This record gives sequence, structure tokens and C-alpha cells, in this order.
Amino acid sequence: MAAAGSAGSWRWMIVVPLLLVMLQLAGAASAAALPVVINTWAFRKAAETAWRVLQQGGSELDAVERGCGQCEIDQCDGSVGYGGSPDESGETTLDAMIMNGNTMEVGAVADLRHIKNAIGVARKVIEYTKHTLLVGESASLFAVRMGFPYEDLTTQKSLSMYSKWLNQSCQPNYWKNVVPDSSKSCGPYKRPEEVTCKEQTNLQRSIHNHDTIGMVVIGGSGTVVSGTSTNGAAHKIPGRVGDSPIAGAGSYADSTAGGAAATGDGDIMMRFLPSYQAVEYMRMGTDPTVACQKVISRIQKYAPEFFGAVICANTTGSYGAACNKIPGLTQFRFMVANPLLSQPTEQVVDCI
Ligand code: SD4
Repeated sequence: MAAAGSAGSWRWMIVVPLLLVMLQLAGAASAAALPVVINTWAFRKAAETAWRVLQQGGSELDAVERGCGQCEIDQCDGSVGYGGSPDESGETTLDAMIMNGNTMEVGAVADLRHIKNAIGVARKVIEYTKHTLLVGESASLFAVRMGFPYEDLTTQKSLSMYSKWLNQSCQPNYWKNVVPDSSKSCGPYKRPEEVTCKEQTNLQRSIHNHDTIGMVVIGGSGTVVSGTSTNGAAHKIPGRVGDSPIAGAGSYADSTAGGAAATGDGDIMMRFLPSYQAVEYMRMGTDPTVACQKVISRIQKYAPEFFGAVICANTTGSYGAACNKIPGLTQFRFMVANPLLSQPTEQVVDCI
């Protein structure tokens, strides 16, 4: 009896930990589920809209278009849609893209003027053209042909941001090595007769200067779609285009691997194609959180002070995010909706 009892307890000593490990694995696996919606920042209504579109049988493209479009309507954080981030001449211009990870088609618009629904126009670039990216007033003319209203994107708020900036001698701005000294006065600026090329690093970017919506939606059968929409950087030099409408920079989708989207200082981030790189890491089997961290680390080496974050999701529905730790950004909030969450839920990661 005693021998049988001890054999029994040995058995339990092996079986119980094994069961615990299996339960843990099941728990870890259950964190990932399809379909999934993930978007940058705590833009809750955008996630809710995208999730609702999926629930009602809409496609992944519809979900991304409507989700990001919701932020354009809501003028999320003043950094998406009309009436925010006036450029040096006081005008709001928009950048947006949408990418179909089944076909690898991309539709994008940059420096879009007088049209509110930038991601809607980006979708029309996929549907009605063989192009990928349309820019400036020509993109606006295309949008009008596609039936979008041509309207003023200026609001009282963007006007007052603009006059405040003029009153503070146009600080901060994006010029360097010009006369008059761009760190002290407004332009017009010119190249100096003798170029001294002294770098000016006076640009104090507010973290609220940049808040793109970037979204990845992965459907139940693994279709990955990504998208972005932003009004870019406040007080940008007219003509400036950021990372958001650039495939691989602002976002990237590949239904054989996953999707990613970036937010932050596009002038720096677009040089590293972080969304493309994150998807490639996930293709190699890297966990989405680690994939996001790895692309942030790559940028950190060259620009330790950059403001930015990336969201990542793979085709199993596993997801993550990472951000660069700087004063004013120590944590990054993002939204997730999947069948395991009772509603679209805000999540947070510590920056690295
Ligand atoms: C840009 N990345 O134009 C965009 C702006 C942004 O959060 O907010 N990102 O640089």
C-alpha cells in the first residue's frame, strides 16, 4: 500500500506541473485570436468602428478604411484629419495609405489638400487606378473626380495654432543652415552666401505634434490589411510628406506574415522602413512585441531621442507594440479588439 501510495504521489508530482504548463500554454495561445483589430494610441472610436464593420460582415479593407476614417471625422488628437497641424503657410494637408496584404496593392495620398477623407481617397487609388501614390493638388483633383467634396480644412483651432506660431517667431520650424537664422526668426529663408552648414538642433517637437492613426486588421481567414491617416507634422515646410503614406514606413501588410504600423517622427522613422522590417521579423517567427522592439532599437542607434512607436500583429492574431523611451513618452497606449476581449480594449506597453 505504502509503495503504491508513493508511486501515486510521484505520478501526481509529474502530472500536475505538466498540466500547469499545458494550461499556461493554452492561456498564452488564447491571448491570440482572429479576427483582430489593432491601432495606435487610445483612439477607441476608431477601433470600435473597425470592429463593428467586421462584425457586420464588412471586409478587412472596409474595416481599416472606416476605422481610420472615424479618426479623420473625430480629428483624433488634432493630429488626424482636417483642422490640425497647419503647415508654415497655415494650411492643413493630409497623408494616408491603405495596403491589401493579399494582393500587396497599396493606395496612398500625400500632401492632400481640401479633402477631408484622405484614407477614402487612398482606397480609391487602389480601386480605380494602376498607381500607388498620388500627391498634392493633383491628388485633390483625383478625389473630386471620385466624388469627394472639395472643402476648406482650416478651422478656428488650426488658425489660432498658426497665428500663435507666427507670434513666437515661427518656432519651432524645420529649417537648418539658412539665413535669417531659423532658430530665431521667421522666413523667408535663403541659403547663406557661404554655407557654414552648422547643424541646428533647436526643434522642440511636442509629442502632440505627432499622433497618426495606424491600424492593422487581420480577418478570420488571415487576410491582413493595414492603413494610416495623419495631418503630419505641425508647422512643416509646405510639400513635406511624412512616413504615413509610404508603404513599409507608415504601415505594411502581408497576409503571409502579418501587419505593422508606425506613429511618430516620420522624418526620421521613414528612413528605416520600420513597418516593413517588423513584418519581416514576424515572417521569421519573431513574436510581434519583440518584432516591434527590434525595429525601435534599430532606429534608436541613429536617433536616440526620436519620438515614435510601432504596433505589430501576426497571422495567428498575436500582437504587440513598442515605443522609444524619451521624456514625455514612457508608455505607449494602443487599442485592440478580438473575440477574447468583450469590447475594444486599451492596452499599454512600457517604452524601451
Ligand atoms: C508624420 N508620422 O507625418 C507622422 C505623424 C505622426 O504619429 O504623428 N505620427 O511624421
